[in-house]
Amino acid sequence: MSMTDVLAAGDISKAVTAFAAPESFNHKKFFELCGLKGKSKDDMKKVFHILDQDRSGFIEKDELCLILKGFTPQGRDLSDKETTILLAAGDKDGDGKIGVDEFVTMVSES
Ligand SMILES: [Ca+2]
Repeated sequence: MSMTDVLAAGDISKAVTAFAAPESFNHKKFFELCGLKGKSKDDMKKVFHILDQDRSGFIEKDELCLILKGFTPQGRDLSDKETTILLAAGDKDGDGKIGVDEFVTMVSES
């Protein structure tokens, strides 16, 4: 399973390029631009499992920092600040990591 099984390579590239500048990441716009927002829950879950690199069942902070790289190797790392903001947006139960349902909610409401 890779990102391009779920999303169009051109949309991924467009979304990652849009936030190439440091500290510019906006997850709402990102999920919209890459086309994930309009996908089914199943597709969102597929993307979650790709981003959960250690297969722990959660996207932890160190994986969130690499979220753009999870979409394409050309993606940059998020800064500490961007990662913290993203974690706060997705971590509804406050356990410091994002579960699959939290991820689906974050993408859907974005
Ligand atoms: Ca994980």
